[in-house]
Amino acid sequence: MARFRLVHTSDWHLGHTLHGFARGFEHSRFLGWLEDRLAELQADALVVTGDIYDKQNPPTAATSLLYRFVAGIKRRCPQLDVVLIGGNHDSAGRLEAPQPLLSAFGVHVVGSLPWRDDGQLDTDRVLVPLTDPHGDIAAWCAAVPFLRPGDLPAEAGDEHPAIAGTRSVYGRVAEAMDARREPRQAAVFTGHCTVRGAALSEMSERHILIGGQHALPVDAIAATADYVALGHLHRPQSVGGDRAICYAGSPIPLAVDERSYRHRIIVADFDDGRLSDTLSLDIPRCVEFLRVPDAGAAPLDDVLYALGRLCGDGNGNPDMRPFLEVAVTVTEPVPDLRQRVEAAVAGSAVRLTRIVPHHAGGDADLASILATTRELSALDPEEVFRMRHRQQYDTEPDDDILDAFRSLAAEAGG
Ligand SMILES: [Mn+2]
Repeated sequence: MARFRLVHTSDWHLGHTLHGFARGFEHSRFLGWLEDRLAELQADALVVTGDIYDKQNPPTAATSLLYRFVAGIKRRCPQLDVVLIGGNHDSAGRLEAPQPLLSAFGVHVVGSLPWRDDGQLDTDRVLVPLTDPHGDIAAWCAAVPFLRPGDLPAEAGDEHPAIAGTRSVYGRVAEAMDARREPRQAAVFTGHCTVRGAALSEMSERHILIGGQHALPVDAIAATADYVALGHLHRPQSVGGDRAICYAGSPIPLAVDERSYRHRIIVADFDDGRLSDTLSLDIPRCVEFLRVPDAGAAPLDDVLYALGRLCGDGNGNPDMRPFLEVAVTVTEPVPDLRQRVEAAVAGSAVRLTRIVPHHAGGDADLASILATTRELSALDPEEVFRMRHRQQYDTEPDDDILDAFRSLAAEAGG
């Protein structure tokens, strides 16, 4: 049997904007690069594991990026099978709407778990045959998208209902796959979920899980798979060091804490239905992501000095100007913080995404501190103002600020 080669990528988030800056240029560069790799690698299948779009209602620029990519690869790799699944960011209906057209190009889309009218899982829609260069079926892809709570059958037992329900869905799909899979055909499963033991990134993903209770044990999603293609986590990784269970990760950093990732695609080779090799290819980054300081926060003067020495350069291309996040330790009110930072970077070709103030006194909620110590009626407004200032900046308000507060308080009838 001929070798079979699958390329796995994920979490494109087409249509993403970073604090107002569109990412279309980076996505377009990535998709062009991917098209070249698919042709060069003579890939037989491409699997994209969810969050194709960043939003339920993606901008037209994002949908045209996807369609242009599909048209481009079908010209160069007419035999390529493409599987797209829906992620939690995707609208299943929007993703599946062009399915009748995309089918003609060998593109299979599963936006949401398909149920038949009789209440049974429509496994014909979920199971996608993938063919080798001779047109023979070399693998079956169980294209399981992001599972919403309504997709999960109630199962008896001690397991968390979300885990038991997921196990049940994958079990049904695996059963249907085993019924049609012949010897020496590989079993590939997809998922858009968090698997136990995987490393999350700080900003984009932490809020998805509360206490990790829905992180799934690996055996719940594909006990019989030769390769498990996962999406949802933006950090590329193999789960538990197993090269057969991989998050491909996102192709570009979607938040500042993802700037150190080495974004990649995964190339999985199969021989006689068994995974023989995996290889990852680093995706070139065309836009730098800077942070001042590199970690934590620094006093304003230090930050302004560092910003003055920045030499952002986009090769004259506005879409290639580096992104910049700034974090300032704030020890007193700085009403013109933004203007001062903007003035400091005015001479360099960077895109300022965000200024994060770190308050020297901590960011605790004053109300919760007061509530435990004082009666509300016993509080004097000026005293509360002083406490707030001390708490936020770790200093006493100076006379100018106190005068301003008193005249405001007088105006308010206090
Ligand atoms: Mn996701």
